[in-house]
Amino acid sequence: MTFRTLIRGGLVVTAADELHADVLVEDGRVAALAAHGSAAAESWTADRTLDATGKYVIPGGVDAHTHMELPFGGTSASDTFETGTRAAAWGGTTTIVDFAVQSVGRTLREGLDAWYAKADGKCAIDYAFHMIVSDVNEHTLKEMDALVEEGVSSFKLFMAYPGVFYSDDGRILRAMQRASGNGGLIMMHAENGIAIDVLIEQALARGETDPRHHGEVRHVLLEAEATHRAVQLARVAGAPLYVVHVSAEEAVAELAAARDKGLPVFGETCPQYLFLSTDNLAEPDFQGAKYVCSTPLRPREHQAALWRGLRTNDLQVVSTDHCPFCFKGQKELGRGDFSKIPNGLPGVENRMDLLHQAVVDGHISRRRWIEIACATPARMFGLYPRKGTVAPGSDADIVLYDPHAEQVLSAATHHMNVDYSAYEGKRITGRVDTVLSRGELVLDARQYTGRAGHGAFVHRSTCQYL
Ligand code: DUC
Ligand code: ZN
Ligand code: ZN
Ligand code: ZN
Repeated sequence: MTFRTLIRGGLVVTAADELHADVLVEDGRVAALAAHGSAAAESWTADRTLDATGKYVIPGGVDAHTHMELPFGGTSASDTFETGTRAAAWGGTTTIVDFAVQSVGRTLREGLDAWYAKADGKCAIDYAFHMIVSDVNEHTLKEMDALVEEGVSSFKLFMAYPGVFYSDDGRILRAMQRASGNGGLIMMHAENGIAIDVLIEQALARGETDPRHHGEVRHVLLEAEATHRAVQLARVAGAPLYVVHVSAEEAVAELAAARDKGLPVFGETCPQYLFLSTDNLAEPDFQGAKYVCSTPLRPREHQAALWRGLRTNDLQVVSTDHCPFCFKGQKELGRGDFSKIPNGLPGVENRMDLLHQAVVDGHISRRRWIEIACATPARMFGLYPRKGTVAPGSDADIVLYDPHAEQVLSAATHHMNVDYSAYEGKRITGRVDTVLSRGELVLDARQYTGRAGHGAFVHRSTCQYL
């Protein structure tokens, strides 16, 4: 028996179009769209009708950068796949791409299997994986080919964190060469970690132990330098490159210069770089620890370059890098030594709203909102058009978004498993009202109806953005 859901009277917004249309969902997929009031739309019957009058009907968000349960700095990110995907759904995100981790001395297979096990049966929404490659060797390089076949078609390398995730230039080049042959996309954490470690040591020796020094030692120019180097290595290898969590104007300039040459170089930024700054890192009483992530928050002046990059398409994607640690007991590990503060911010629940606020504030258009948050991440990581749009044949991952509702972001009301909000007290115009994941109601007019285990692993093709 086919189950039909009819979404009536809303403004359908995709990266390409805005239309007053009704959407017919059959089982888990979009069956058809037709102009609201048209004979076709009026002829549809359904088992369930959702009234979207006054609301946007948008594709569910695709957050291509999350770290549920990531082990880091002797502790572990506080959202599990269960709590993190539930929070994502509350915030209008219906697909995450999380990072499986290869530990040094282990295989990619072992790392990936551990992440399948963590997520299996837990997720409220669909999920996919990238692979963090921490140990590039002959075996790992061969494994990369198999992972692309398995639908894990992107690999994150780190120019930072020596001794943990770090790869030197030779290993990076080898991995890029492999990716250029197998269609994998290399994602780069572009910060010169060797130089940063020298600055950390020197800062601590001077007694500079507060969170704000985290931002100083992770110097803007060491992000720009690493970005430049990553671009050149990718060019030599003949591989496309996706730079994650771009935070600095100088790094955007490197990407823009590469793209002006026609190189397949892409950049992602995150809400924290668009809305927060070193002012937050400098908050007194160790509160700045809440804002410690890498790349770090930058002086406010950098935000204009990020917004411009998003408008000019020198930056293509906004993901969260959701990597929450509670203030109590986790961030506090770094009292007296900023380098021991676990790196990461919560945000998976806030991204769609913050970017809608950016529409309200005039930074980006409504369609660009959907492009950077849904369509492009789906295309970049081989999920399109199954995810990232509302079109016949697409998964019915659909959000009814109320653009006029007012809300205040707060840890008291969010659903992430973390004891603070990075955006405490921030007013947002707009709010998620209803969420469908493959045609099933996950959020029904602000009532949570999802369940752990509904979310399924999604096999990704290779990058569709080239
Ligand atoms: N940056 C973070 O802030 N957290 C996890 C890993 C990373 O690169
Ligand atoms: Zn990173
Ligand atoms: Zn990350
Ligand atoms: Zn289900």
